[in-house]
Amino acid sequence: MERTFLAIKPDGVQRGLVGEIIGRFEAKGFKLVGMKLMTASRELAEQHYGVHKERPFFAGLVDFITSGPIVAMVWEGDGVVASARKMIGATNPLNSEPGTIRGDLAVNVGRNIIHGSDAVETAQQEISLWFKEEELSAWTPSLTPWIV
Ligand code: 3AN
Repeated sequence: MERTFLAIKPDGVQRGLVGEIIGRFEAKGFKLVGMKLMTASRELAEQHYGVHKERPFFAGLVDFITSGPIVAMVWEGDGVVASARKMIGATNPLNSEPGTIRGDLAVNVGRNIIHGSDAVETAQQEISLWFKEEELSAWTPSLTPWIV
């Protein structure tokens, strides 16, 4: 089953948007298989954003992403990588469609509240960068009624 790596960035956590963001992926029908609140080290952030290391915004991006706790998550489901990207919206929130997370909740490209892997292969790399195998739960929704 396809998996993606999503991270609610420090601005999303500080603005109290964790529940709102997680709720969108649950409501869509994707399955949460890993989640932790953590403050990323510079080393981890630099590896994660390695493709951007020559870009002028790289240092500021690493400063920002390591500035406070983020919610690192792994979500599972059919087509979850591309679908999560659609739900997140364009990188610059001013270009993100209303109805997307960034389109509804963000304004600034440097404070765009959530990261989502851009391809299946990138997702696999990011999941193994951020999570140990034993931190992921391959659970099946129970068919047993919760109230008996
Ligand atoms: P996305 O997060 O939509 O995949 P990327 O991978 O192009 O976008 O960029 C990674 C992160 O770098 C973005 N989420 C954003 O926080 C930051 N970023 C991208 N472009 C800029 C920019 N022009 N100025 C400041 N930060 C940027």
